[in-house]
Amino acid sequence: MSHYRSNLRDVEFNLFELFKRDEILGSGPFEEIDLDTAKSMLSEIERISREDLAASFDDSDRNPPVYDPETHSVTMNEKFAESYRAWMDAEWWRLQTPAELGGQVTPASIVWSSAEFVLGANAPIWMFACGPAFARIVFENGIERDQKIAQHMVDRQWGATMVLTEPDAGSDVGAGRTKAFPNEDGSWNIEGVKRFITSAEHDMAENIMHLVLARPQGVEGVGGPGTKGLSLFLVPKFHFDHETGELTGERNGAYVTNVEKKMGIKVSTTCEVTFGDSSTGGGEPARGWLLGEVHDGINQMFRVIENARMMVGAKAIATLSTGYLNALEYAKERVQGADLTQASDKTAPRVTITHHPDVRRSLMTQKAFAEGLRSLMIYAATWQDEIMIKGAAGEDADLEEAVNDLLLPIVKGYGSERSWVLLGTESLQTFGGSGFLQDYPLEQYVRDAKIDTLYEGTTAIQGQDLFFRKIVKDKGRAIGHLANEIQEFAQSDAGNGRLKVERELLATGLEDTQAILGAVFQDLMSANPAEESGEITNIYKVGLNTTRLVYVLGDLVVAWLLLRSAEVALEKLSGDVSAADKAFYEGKVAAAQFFARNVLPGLSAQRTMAENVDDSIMELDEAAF
Ligand code: ST9
Ligand code: FAD
Repeated sequence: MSHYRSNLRDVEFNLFELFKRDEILGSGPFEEIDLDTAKSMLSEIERISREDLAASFDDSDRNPPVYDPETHSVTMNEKFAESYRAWMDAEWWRLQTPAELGGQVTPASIVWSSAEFVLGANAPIWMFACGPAFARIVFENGIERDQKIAQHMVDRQWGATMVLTEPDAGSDVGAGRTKAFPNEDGSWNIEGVKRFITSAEHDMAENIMHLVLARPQGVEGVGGPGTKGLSLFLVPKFHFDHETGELTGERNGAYVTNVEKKMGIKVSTTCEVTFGDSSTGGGEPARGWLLGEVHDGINQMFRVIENARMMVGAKAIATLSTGYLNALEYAKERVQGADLTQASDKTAPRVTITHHPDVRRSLMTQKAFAEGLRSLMIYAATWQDEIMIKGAAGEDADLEEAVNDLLLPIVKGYGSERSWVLLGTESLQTFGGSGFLQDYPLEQYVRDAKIDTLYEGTTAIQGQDLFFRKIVKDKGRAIGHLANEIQEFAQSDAGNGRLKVERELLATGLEDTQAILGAVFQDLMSANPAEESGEITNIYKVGLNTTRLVYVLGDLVVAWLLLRSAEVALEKLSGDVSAADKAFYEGKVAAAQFFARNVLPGLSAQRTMAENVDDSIMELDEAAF
């Protein structure tokens, strides 16, 4: 039986009851997709994920890909390759592919909702299958030559990679030393060693296109220090006829020289890639082509990174959701101990663990976070829908872009941190000692989800991105918009009296968040040496609070979205509903109330800590640590 427990009902609730995505279907860029089509897409992707993709989840963990250093090649787990083939043959990846390349224009909210199923069932499949999505970047940034390449990437289902990291350039991408030398024929020779490159080698596609950041040499005005000196090159594993896409049979000098052994997502190959080393492989140069013939690498790569950060957040959230649903199922069956009201009666009947208050606390914590994080992810995607709609109409989408940008580090940073921790402290814990065994998927979930706080920018990087770029550089526009929306809701009569206490808690949470932001701003200002009494070291106080901001904003936005869900649920409950829907809507209300009462008060404590941030640890001698 599949390890994967999906929640199609809640996905549809978010899409069509909370965020009213039915209203954008059938018109504008989404003319070809009506509500029925969208629902059938979701249910088919849910099915294929639960059945075909999940089928190789544990086997590919126990029998990970095998790397042969002699041939620099990888043999994939066979069952995994079957799951991968099922996904590629079903062609749902066309939902992320541009129409010009044979894709189906689909609202981002539907794409990310369906991604949740794939990512929850077997996330590495999504990553290996990203070639056609990468083709969008090549197509949209490319000249005619690149656009043809993009078409081959789609038609021939090539794999693709994003190649930034080097041994000495992780968070600090700008420290990268990989170089690019121009050739007479317009191509470039790439030289350097990249590290930790996902999907850089496997045997499931005829070719792999590496999107490589490298520093051009010998060309005036480009290739300077830092990220701005990096350009983006298309570097294939095998050379091909650029007109037809046929492989020429010639190997390019881009070789995988190691595959890492990891804690989790073992089937996802994490590779060291050596470019243009004469002692590697056949000693061929690693030839590449400058994307779009413009030196704008970091900017072009950030289009990929934005998508990948959303993907990582969605992966984490999907894993928490299946972790919770597995835990719930177990808790309903596991009999242990007596009801607390009869604890002193040793003959009292034994009950399922769902009867114990602490287990209920744990289950409701998991439910509230899993469902709240799902709302957060889909909410961010609704802004991406608006960007698509406005883009198609030729309208300016500045605000939509800014709000989406603001939400990305929260989806990625907060989504991954909360999910990974809760999977261990709550979902696995619900199983007792059994959770520690490979008989259940929880131990693998915990191992597989840890990576989400690390790659695509660690949580520390998300915190800095959130504050310095998405709030300060944006001049508070997007955060101001969001704060107004939350304020309006808190002051409304949503819930018809039933959510009064929770709306008050939300208002206090918003006030606390604004105070924290105010304190961090003040520290930023006081770090400006141009200001009278400005002291540059005050910037450390900012740095001590940026990760906190990821959590605080995450808690606030999730609380708001859960309460909005509760409002919708209460409205439904006031009419006629089926027994299943009654339970579902009551669950929505309970989760929102639980989250508001148990999480939001924590923001006041965070405020106290942020306002009194103590930077003495920055003066402490390293030896004292
Ligand atoms: C990785 C992969 O970890 C893990 C999973 C792989 C799975 C692969 C498959 C899935 C991918 C699917 C993708 C399909 C593609 C489909 C796409 C469809 C659309 N937003 O602040 P500055 C830019 S990979 C946008 O000075 P520093 C911007 O151009 C490795 N742009 O930075 C800016 O210029 P300006 C991941 C941004 O101090 C310029 O950068 N590694 C943003 O030079 C310079 O900005 C990481 O994530 C942004 N948020 O460098 C590295 N931020 O300001 C983490 C910057 O003029 N480290 N730009 O606009 C960082 O992010 C650092 O903060 C840094 C700092 C490198 C940006
Ligand atoms: P470091 O940058 O050395 O960070 C170490 C610690 O210091 C972290 O806790 C970090 O938060 C902290 N830190 C660093 N700088 C700062 C700062 N300025 N302020 C505050 N704290 C800081 N990369 C690719 O290019 N392509 C891929 O496909 C890819 N896939 C990956 C797959 C896996 C399984 C892994 C493990 C990594 C992958 N990466 C990939 C690399 C990944 O993006 C980096 O590991 C990540 O960005 C962190 O870099 P690092 O490991 O060098 O850590």
